[in-house]
Amino acid sequence: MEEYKPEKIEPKWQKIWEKEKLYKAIDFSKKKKLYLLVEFPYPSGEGLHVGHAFTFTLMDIFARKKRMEGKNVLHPMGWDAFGLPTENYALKTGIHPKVVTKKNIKRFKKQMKALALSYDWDREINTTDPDYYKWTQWIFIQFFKHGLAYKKEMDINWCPSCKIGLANEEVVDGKCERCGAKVGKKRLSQWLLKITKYADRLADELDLVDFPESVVASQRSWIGRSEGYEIKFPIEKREGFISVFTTRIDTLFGTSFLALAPEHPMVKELTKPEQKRKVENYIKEARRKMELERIAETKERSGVFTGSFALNPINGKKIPIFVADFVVMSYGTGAIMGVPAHDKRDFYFAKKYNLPIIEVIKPRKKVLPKETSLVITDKTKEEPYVGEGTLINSGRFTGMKSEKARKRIGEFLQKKGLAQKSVEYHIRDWIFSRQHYWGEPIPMIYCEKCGWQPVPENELPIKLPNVKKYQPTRTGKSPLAAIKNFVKTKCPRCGGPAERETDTMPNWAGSSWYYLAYTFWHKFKNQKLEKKNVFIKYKNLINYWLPVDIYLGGAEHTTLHLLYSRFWHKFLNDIGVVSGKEPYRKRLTHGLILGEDGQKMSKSRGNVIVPEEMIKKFGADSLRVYLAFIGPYNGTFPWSTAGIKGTRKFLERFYDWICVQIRKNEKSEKETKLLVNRLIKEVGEDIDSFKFNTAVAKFMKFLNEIEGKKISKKDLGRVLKILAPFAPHLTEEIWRKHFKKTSIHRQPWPRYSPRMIREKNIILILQVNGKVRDKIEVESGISEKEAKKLALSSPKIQKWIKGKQIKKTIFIKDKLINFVL
Ligand code: ANZ
Ligand code: ZN
Repeated sequence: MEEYKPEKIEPKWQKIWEKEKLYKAIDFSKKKKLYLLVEFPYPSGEGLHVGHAFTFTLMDIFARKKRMEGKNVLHPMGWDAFGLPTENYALKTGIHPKVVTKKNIKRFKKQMKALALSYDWDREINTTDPDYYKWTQWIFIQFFKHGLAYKKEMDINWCPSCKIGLANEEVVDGKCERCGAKVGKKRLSQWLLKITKYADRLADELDLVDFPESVVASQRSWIGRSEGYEIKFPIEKREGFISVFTTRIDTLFGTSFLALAPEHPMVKELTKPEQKRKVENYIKEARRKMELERIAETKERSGVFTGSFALNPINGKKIPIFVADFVVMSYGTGAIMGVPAHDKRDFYFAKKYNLPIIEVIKPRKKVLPKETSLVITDKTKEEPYVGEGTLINSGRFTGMKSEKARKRIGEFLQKKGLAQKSVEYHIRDWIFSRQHYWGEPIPMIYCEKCGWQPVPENELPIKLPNVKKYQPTRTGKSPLAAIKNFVKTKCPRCGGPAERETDTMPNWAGSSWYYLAYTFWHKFKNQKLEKKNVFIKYKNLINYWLPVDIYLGGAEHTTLHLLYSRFWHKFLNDIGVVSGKEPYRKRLTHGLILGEDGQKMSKSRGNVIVPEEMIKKFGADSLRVYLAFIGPYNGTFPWSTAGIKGTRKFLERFYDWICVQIRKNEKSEKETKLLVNRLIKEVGEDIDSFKFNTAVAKFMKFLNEIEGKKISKKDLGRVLKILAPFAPHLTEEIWRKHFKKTSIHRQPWPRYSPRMIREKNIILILQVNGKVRDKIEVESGISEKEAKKLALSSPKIQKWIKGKQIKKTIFIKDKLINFVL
């Protein structure tokens, strides 16, 4: 008897499949298109991680089934290859990042092929390929031409260890997302992209897509749209106002101080001579702290009195003006009204500086105290009430509910010109400059006379020059700044001497449009010198394939990559490059695989599982089936070597069973037909709903139940086909030997007979006028006529319809019958 030898059959079939171009996506095919995307990996030196193997395998199973169902599947792969690890490796070894990247990609690709991932490799992209980043640069120029890329001198988050500027998104708890070092500030001139201009659409158009709720929520919260008022507070004994932004104008009567950000332009003029030294020292200290640390909701609050007072526009009350570092300049107006009784930060601040805590909102459910005119300065209270409620101590607005009060107070002040509606966003413009080598050069030129000019499009790409040192300079400039003949150039406008930008783009650039590149890259590659604009030339291809139908990716990319690529897409839609508003129709977030010890896999823990080794030991099919079986796609599970041994055993048993049965060449018995049809139905449905684990469990159960039963060759073929997406090699081996010469992966997905799998009896609900009056057990699949006959013979039903006329009968097969009288 044949023995199951994956080490023999797997490489053999992989070669044949490659020759047969089994996984080619067909442009403009009449079949229905299905664009299935998984996040492309960063080709690190470590090679393919088991986490990659997990998510890639799951989407691959799905893609294989959909091809068999007759869909025109686009399932591409590529490399997100710019990035710090490669640059750091180059720093250490002196090997050029280009060389390292090439080597890493080769290894990744080999490992992916060994796992039989069914990608259309003709469309492979690499973000570090000048042919690719030419178009990343082109898109940047379009941003610039449309006024959405601009340069600004600013304090940026600065990682002293990576020596790199970081976007707010890359700072986690005040630490660098990459290396964990504490982030500081540095003043640099930076390129920014105006993502804020798209904030509303990025939030609103989430309604157009099918994303997990948690992803929608985190995108919305990252954008952070806040509706409120800008209120003008007159300054005491002089001209002018201080404007504050508040979402809680209903708490206006509770204001007991104003606070300005240390960077606020009015700080100087408001500071009285006797307070000058204190204020100046305070500002110096604040500058040292980072913004993120400043706005965190910790109890430590500090500030300094300016010596000046403002007047509450609603009642003329005198209130002190402070400078406080928890107020940031980049949000709202850079000034706040402090309401200690109803805001946590203001509460701690008031306690520290002994300011009145005036309650103006009562929780709705509690009974109002009788004496509402009294100003309560209850400093013993430990927590402010931050919710909404009913106004107290608020003049003629007392007794109103928060929502109504906001409207009324707003209108009242608006009439006097002291307030206006205002919408604020937490999202900031995207800092797009990096002072690093291994990224796309920003294609801009600076001329003393003409200012910033984009590189003419026919000069793209601006290739990364070779350098000897990859080290970012201490001044914060990119290593490109040290290459004289890179920097020196001519102004594209006046022809005079000019300098090139030496900043490069952030990691997120190349991945912001890669899903577009996959749609035409196979064409593009065949033309050595692409002169025409690819987005014009291949517009039809882009429109044929987009949107991505399912995008599977990690939770860590739900705010950044997803938001950025949606932003680019909307911009490209505005300038006519793409026709849809959203790039991804459906997003799924995958889970993680932990080490066998239940901890995150890491080299230092020594718990890393290498897919390549598992393939060597157990075979790719065993690994694939195991990864499908390990648990729901969005869960987190520890690796189990016993588990993969188990799936290997299962495949061996399956192989033996099927080989024996083929030789027997019997007829299927009735019970077999039931089992096979049910398996086809259930496995199909499970794959469709991404329940790969339960699908595998059903195969295992099936194998137990079928043991000893007669089965025809035809039914064996059907079972083989539905196992093919999971175990492509094993099934192909048997298929081509005993069934057909064309690949099993080109066969149509088998149909099942619903008649065969009918559960024998079901409970039919009997209703009269929509009310349940009885339940009876009937054979499943009975017709309306039969059901009616049975129902009418029920004494309970007879009781309800006696003497009345049945106007209508509603019948839902195998569920209910309802008589409308
Ligand atoms: C008075 C007030 C009373 C506030 C109250 C809240 C509760 P979101 O929802 O995040 O938009 N704020 C405004 N500008 C600020 C700045 N530059 N730095 C720090 N804080 C600022 O938050 C809006 C609230 O954040 C505003 O409403 C303001 O405090 C504060 F019971 O005004 B509020
Ligand atoms: Zn010029």
